[in-house]
Formats: sequence, C-alpha cells, structure tokens
Amino acid sequence: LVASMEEVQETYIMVKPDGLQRGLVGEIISRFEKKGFKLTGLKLFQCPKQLAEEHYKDLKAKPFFPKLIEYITSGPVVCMAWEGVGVVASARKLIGVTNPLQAEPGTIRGDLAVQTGRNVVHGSDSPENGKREIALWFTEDEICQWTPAQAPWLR
Ligand code: RTP
Repeated sequence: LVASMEEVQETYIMVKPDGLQRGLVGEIISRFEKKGFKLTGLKLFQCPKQLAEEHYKDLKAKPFFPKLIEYITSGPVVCMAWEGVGVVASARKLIGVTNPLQAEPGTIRGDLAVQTGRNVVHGSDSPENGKREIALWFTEDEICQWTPAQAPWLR
C-alpha cells in the first residue's frame, strides 16, 4: 500500500454532463491543479452511447445502468487525464463517495452535489482502470507529457 501511494500513476477524471451544465468545470479542474497533480489530457466531448457502455461495462447488470448511460450521454462531458504520485486514490478522496449526501464537506461531491445520479464527476478506481479509461477516452496524440516549473517540490 505504501509503495503504491508513492508511485507515479495516471487517472481518468471526467466532469459529467451536469457538472458542465452547472458551470462547475473550472472549479473541478482547479481542485486537482491546486492539489499539485499534472494535467496531461483535456477535452470537451459528446460521448457516444457505445463508449459510455464500454466505460461502465462492469455495471451492466445494475438496475440503474440504462439511466446511467442516458445521463452520461445527455450532453458534453469534460475528459481529463491527470498524473501524479498516488493520484488514483487521492483523486477519489478529493471527489468524495458516490452518494453526494454521504460525501464529506470539502470534497467535490460533498460541496457541489446532492444526487447519486447527478454526482458531477468521475474518477478511476484503480491504477489499472486509470490506464484503461485514458486509453478508452483519448487517442495517444491527445496526451501531452510536460514538466511543471515547480516540479522539484511536488514530485
Ligand atoms: P464513478 O465511476 O462515476 O466515479 O462513480 P463511483 O465509482 O463513485 O460509483 P460506481 O458505483 O462505479 O457507479 C458509477 C456511477 O453510476 C451512478 N450510480 N447510480 N443507485 C444508483 O442510482 C446509482 N449508483 C451509481 C453514479 O453516477 C455513479 O457515479
């Protein structure tokens, strides 16, 4: 566990359609930037149904699956790739638990959302899924490697 917390990882973060409609894109990006993670991919994107189904394939048997697909494809999303030490678990902490009413104040969902079915943001749940989801939502040339000026203090 300690080793994985120190490992440079990548995670897929997505502002869901409600986050975009409510004008929360800047606020959400800002939280990951201020934490000290590095943005390596960013785009506004209308998700096709097929991609939504592939992204959420593990939830296919859930009763809420059709509503979830409808939600995610209801308008554009903001796709992001973020890189950093322990970024996968840390991003999930910054986001808060799935049900926004149970998410702690100070988290994105705890501060900005009410309903599970409108919980404004997605974050990968493991380093493996981080890689899988970035490959699913981005082409290789949409990911940029760069060195932040403050890198020595953050990495
Ligand atoms: P995400 O993948 O979006 O980061 O969410 P998560 O890990 O916190 O939650 P997960 O269980 O993977 O569910 C994915 C998304 O499906 C919607 N959901 N609706 N009972 C319901 O109506 C229900 N449960 C889950 C949420 O939008 C959740 O984020």
